[in-house]
Amino acid sequence: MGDIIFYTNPQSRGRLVRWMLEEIGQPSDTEIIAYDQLKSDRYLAVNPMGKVPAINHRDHIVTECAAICAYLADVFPEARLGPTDDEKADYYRWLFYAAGPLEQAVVNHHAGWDPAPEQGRMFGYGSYDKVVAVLDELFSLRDFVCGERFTAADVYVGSAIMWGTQFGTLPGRDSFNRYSDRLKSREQFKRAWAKDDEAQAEMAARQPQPA
Ligand SMILES: N[C@@H](CCC(=O)N[C@@H](CS)C(=O)NCC(=O)O)C(=O)O
Repeated sequence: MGDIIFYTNPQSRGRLVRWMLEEIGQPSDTEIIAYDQLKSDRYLAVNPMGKVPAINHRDHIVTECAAICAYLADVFPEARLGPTDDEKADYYRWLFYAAGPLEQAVVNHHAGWDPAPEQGRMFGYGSYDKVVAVLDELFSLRDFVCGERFTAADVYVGSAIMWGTQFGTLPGRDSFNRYSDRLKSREQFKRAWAKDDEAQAEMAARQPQPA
C-alpha cells in the first residue's frame, strides 16, 4: 500500500505512532504483532529489543516512539509537524526530556521506587515531584510544546501526559487536563484511536474462548 510498514500491537505505545501516522497522512501497512511473537526470530530481526512499535520506511528501520515521531516529521515535511527554526529549542528539549527523564521518573515511581533526595543529582530526572512540577508549569504557560502550534513533539509528549494521567502514573493537574483535551479533540487522534480499538477488538475475538 505505502512504503511504510508499521509494526505494532494495539495494547502498546504503538498507539501513539498510529496517531503520528494519521497526522502525516501517509498510507502504511500495519503488522499487528501479538505479545507472544515479540521475541520471535522474525520480529527480532526488525527490533532486537523485541518491543513494539517499530517502522520500516524504505528499508530504514526506526524504533523508539520519540525517534519515530521525529523521523516521520522529518521525512514528510509537507505535514509541517517538524519544528521551524524558532521552534527547534522547545521541540528537541521537551521531546528528549519526555523520552528520558519523564519516562524514567514515571516508570520508577510506578514501580514503587524513588531516588532518595541525596541521590537526586545522579538521576537525570532529579525527582518525580520535580518532573511533574516542571511539566505542570510548562503547560500552564502554553498550549503546545512549541507554543501555539501543534508539532510531532506533542504526539510524544502529549501521549505521555494523557496516558500518565489516565493510568494514574501522573497526578491530575488542570494544565495536563486542558492539554489532553486539546490533543484528544484532533480528528487524527480520534481516527488513530478508533483504528486501534478495532484492531484490539479483532485480536480479542480471535482468542480461544473458554470451553
Ligand atoms: N522505549 C521504547 C519502549 C517500547 C516498549 O517498551 N514497548 C512495550 C509495549 S508498550 C513492549 O513491546 N513490551 C513487550 C516486551 O517488552 O516484551 C519506545 O519508546 O518505543
